[in-house]
Amino acid sequence: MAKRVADLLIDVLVGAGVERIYGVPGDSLNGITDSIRTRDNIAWVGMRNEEAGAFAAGAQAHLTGKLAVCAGSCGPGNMHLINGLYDCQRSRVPVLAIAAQVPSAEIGSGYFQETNPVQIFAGCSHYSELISQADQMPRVLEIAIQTAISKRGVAVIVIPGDVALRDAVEQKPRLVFAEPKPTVCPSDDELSELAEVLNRSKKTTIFGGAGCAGAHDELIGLAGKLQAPIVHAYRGKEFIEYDNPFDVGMTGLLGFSSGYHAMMSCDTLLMIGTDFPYQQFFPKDATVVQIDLRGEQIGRRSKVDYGFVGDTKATLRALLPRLQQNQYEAHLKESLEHYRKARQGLDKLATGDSSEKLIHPQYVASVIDKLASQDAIFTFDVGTPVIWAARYLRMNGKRRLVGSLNHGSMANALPQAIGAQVSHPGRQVISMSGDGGLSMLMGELLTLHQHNLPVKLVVFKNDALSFVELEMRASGFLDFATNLKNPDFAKIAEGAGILGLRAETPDQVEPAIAQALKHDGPALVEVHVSREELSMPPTITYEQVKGFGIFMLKAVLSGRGDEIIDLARVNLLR
Ligand SMILES: Cc1cc2nc3c(=O)[nH]c(=O)nc-3n(C[C@H](O)[C@H](O)[C@H](O)COP(=O)(O)OP(=O)(O)OC[C@H]3O[C@@H](n4cnc5c(N)ncnc54)[C@H](O)[C@@H]3O)c2cc1C
Ligand SMILES: Cc1ncc(C[n+]2csc(CCOP(=O)(O)OP(=O)(O)O)c2C)c(N)n1
Repeated sequence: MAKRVADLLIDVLVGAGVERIYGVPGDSLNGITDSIRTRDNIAWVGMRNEEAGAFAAGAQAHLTGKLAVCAGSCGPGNMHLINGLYDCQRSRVPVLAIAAQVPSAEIGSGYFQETNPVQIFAGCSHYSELISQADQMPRVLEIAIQTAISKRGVAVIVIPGDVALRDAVEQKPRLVFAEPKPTVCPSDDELSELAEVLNRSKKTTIFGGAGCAGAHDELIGLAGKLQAPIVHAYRGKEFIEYDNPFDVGMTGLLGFSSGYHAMMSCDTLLMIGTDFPYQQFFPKDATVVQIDLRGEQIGRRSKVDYGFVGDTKATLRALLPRLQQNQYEAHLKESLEHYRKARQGLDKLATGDSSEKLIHPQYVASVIDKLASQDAIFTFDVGTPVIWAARYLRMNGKRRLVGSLNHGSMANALPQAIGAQVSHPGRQVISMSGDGGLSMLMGELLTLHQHNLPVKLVVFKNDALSFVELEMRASGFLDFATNLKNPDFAKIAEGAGILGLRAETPDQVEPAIAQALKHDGPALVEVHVSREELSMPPTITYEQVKGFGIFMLKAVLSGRGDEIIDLARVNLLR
């Protein structure tokens, strides 16, 4: 049989190292799924919602650093991809999306299920193109792949079902070469200038992010020379926090007071590989130096006095021999002492006292941390699980973290856990799910069952969209529209063919999580956590305090005294 365009498409993907495609099939994808059916070197991972497929592909790409692929059928099928693809694009992970299109002869007629995917996906991709002729394959697909890999983000090919079924014109992939890995480093003169600025400063603080991945030794060497505390942005946590005697925690609303103060009290702030988005957490008077692989990132978040384009590892390697040993230790010592106290304070909140009825979510997170394997992969929902993961999961260089941190979408944890587990079959994968987050894409529990993926879900059941409640209170609103009337998630899990467990008191937490982790298959633990756990920002501004005051006043006025007592019991008295 003659080779079809769809067959050539799959040849190109296999040649590029793609082992699977996440998606939901449909008429317009038939040529492509049929071509996969006949192969043993590429798999179709059926999902229940294409959005989850895009999140799963993104998690795989984050964990492997390699291209991952998802697909959706024409119209509604591929529109479901969009939120997950925004997440991939914002996280800068290489993902190719195949968006099938209505029959080519119908395009422009308002045909059944017709949309304009090229336009729809333009906002969440570096490349979005229609393949309307057989002889565009493989070139357009190869451009898409090259773009996703080299720009680190999303590329989309839109292909009508009939075009995929046409005879291929070309017979094989055109691009057969290893992925280029250039060394990007500032020039000699720039390195001298950078060294001079840093040698001049006594109180330097390093602020590192995800761009420090793979440069742990260099970063520690740098901090030693500069006697500089290291603060990290959230996406840098997994690469920076471990084996790090200079670690003073994270900054930001969910951060540690020590991270905040180390940045605010320095003379020189050295930003390396971070795109931390919140401007108000940057010092106003310090000299700011920024190193980033992408020139366009420099100065996005803070004023910058010296900007350098370079890869962290290559730049620090070239820089280190030019640095003198800073003899001034007080800044580092003070920052470390502050961190020790902040850490102690947070650890005190993570108690599972059996005389108390409430289960503190901090305790649940610390139990997960304690029981998880040394190379576990953690995913965590946007909502309060983001806070507990940041504060209580300890990294060690082997453990990995996947969240929706730049896009900030709910319901990310379960589908990302699917991508993590499919691509890392031997690893323990733990999803810290919100009750709101889980219910948003709950159909994916069926994906766990269908593919027998041994993901462990810990559901923080607080019967609320709790993070939003916090935000409302902090800004002086009365909470509204945040109640959740929840089902019994353990029973739902059982109904889906998954082990379902429950912890309703503090003493049940550890045994339930331990049982789930030991279970040879997917498991869900529903933990009834207290709803009113305050996650105070590192420094509380007058405006924020005022906000809390207004909340209480309004709550009393509206006759909700009980709630204030709850709030007081859990937060103020702890
Ligand atoms: C509800 C919620 C609350 C949050 N609160 C906080 C908070 O309190 N604190 C916090 O820190 N985060 C918080 N976040 C996360 C925050 O939104 C950002 O996602 C995070 O701060 C970004 O981390 P990053 O700078 O490490 O990563 P990114 O934003 O991914 O930035 C990485 C940077 O590194 C550069 N880079 C990549 N590779 C290299 C290389 N090889 N060499 C040099 N540079 C490179 C990139 O160009 C980019 O500029 C929160 C998120 C959510 C959802
Ligand atoms: C798709 C999406 N919808 C809405 C929001 C706004 N939002 C952020 S956190 C949150 C609540 C999350 O609730 P849940 O998963 O129950 O976690 P909790 O905060 O209660 O622990 C909402 C609604 C969002 N970030 N993403």
